[in-house]
Amino acid sequence: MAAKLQIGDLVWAKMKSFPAWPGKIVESNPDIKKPKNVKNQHFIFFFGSENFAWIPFETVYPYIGNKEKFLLTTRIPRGFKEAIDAIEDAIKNMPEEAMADYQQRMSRPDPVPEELNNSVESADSDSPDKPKRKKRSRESDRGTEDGTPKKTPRLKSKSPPDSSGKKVRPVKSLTPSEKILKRAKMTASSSPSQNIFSSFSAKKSPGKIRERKLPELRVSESDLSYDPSLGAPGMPLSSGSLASEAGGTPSQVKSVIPTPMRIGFLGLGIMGQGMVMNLLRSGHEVTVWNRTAQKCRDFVKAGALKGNSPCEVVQQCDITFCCVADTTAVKDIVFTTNTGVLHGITAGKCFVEMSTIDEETVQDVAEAIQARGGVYLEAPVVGSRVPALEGQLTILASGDRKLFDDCFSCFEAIGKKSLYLGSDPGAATRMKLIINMVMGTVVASLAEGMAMAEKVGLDLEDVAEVLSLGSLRCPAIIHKSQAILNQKYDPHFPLQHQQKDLRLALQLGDKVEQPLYIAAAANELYKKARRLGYGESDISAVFRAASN
Ligand code: NA7
Repeated sequence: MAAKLQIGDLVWAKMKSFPAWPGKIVESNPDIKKPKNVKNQHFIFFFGSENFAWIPFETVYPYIGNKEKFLLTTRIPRGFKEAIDAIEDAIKNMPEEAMADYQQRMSRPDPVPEELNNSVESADSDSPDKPKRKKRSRESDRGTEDGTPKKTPRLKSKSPPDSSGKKVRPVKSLTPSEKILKRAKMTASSSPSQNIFSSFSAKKSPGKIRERKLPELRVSESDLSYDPSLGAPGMPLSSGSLASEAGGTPSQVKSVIPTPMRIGFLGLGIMGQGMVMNLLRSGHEVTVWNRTAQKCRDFVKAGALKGNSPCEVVQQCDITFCCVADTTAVKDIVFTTNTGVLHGITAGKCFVEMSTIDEETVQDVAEAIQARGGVYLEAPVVGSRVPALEGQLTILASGDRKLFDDCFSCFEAIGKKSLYLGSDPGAATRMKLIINMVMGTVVASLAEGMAMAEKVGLDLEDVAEVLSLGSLRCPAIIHKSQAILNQKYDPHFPLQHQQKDLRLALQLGDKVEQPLYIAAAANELYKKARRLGYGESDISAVFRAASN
């Protein structure tokens, strides 16, 4: 992309150890020493700091189209806001012809490598118990012989406090560049950083092909703890990247022919919300129920029907999905007298259990449903908040084959891949527990490594960088190390669910006498993190237990 940029273009230019900064490609200044490989570098004027520097092509991005990726919303360095204002002014004052040419060339922004994302720079903690870290003292403090924007990117300032002393995010209005981008791209896709209802149109009738644009692959600050198991928004779409398998480029579309069957959905937690959104978007008729009824409200506005109990949903629908917290929740929903799922099951009613629970409960539920003439499939999913929102889950299914086939359009809408693992209810659960056991141990090990690094005086930013350079460069390590670095633990995969899955995996190991030394140790760390109050935080908060 940077190669097609030219003099006069407005850009984000990223110097090592600095956040990407608004700039403009300008004619080189003879006073500033040229680097050796000048052919592959742009000479950049930095807004705000008004300095100049040679910046390699690969770290120069068009300004329009990449603002979401690089705009800092917290811990904004001094001068950054002024730089944004200056570049937005420059856009306003751009002659129409120049803008049209620029738009044409820039309307297809390249994905930005994760390590270049600006959120990487926001390493300070908001949490009171966060240990103070020494600041990086390398490139960022260098002089300006080569014209670096020395005054600006290293400086950190707090977000303005509101009257209660809490930090507030600045209210975002549409800037000129955003308006232009909107016009230029005309994308209707949603993204995890947007309100999940923002791209809903009125309820669609089933039976027609729905074309769905996949959301842009990108990382916003809130996605730093993105579930690593399923690819990463913003990761370069290089070969082997899980992201490329997951979603491809923003211009790709997913075609789903929604089943005319009536779909029920029980449970609007983190996972249920994303899945229901994608079912609705792809034109399915969905009836929802959630224990806390108010969570249904927005979905009803978006076209869903509302059931008053699990039983009522089952009675009104052909296939009912259930995705709730744990075994207790599933038992409550299925077996509660008069209002439970079982009460609504008659011959031919279909029930799909998506929660991650123990195998015994899976068997109990399956038998109870089948005993009433119902049809059972278990379909736990791999992935968390963002893949659920993006329709990029992996569905692991076992049980009734015909029901699996009947779920085709639903699985298409919510996932990138669905696997049928056999008729035995329990097979999918076993697979899911093993996958999550591996995930839990990997993240626990990362947490321990970073906790130790801190104790032996290493800079965690350096640790994260080194991890991202070697064979450990994978979405799990990259995203969770960034979450730890930035102390951002918003739940993408709640820690308490990870601990539950480890506990269930250990029980499964007991049954088959499989030693699970590492998983057992990791489980202890997650238990400690729960005791410290991080149960509802993201799994990356296991770092707090490791460093405590
Ligand atoms: P969340 O976001 O913790 O949401 C949990 C959901 O389960 C939410 O809808 C809860 O309803 C519901 N819940 C919890 N307990 C009960 C009981 N006793 N009865 C009925 N409903 C209940 O979980 P996720 O969406 O991240 O994960 C769901 C599953 O997928 C889980 O097994 C993961 O391991 C994988 P509420 O809104 O609190 O009333």
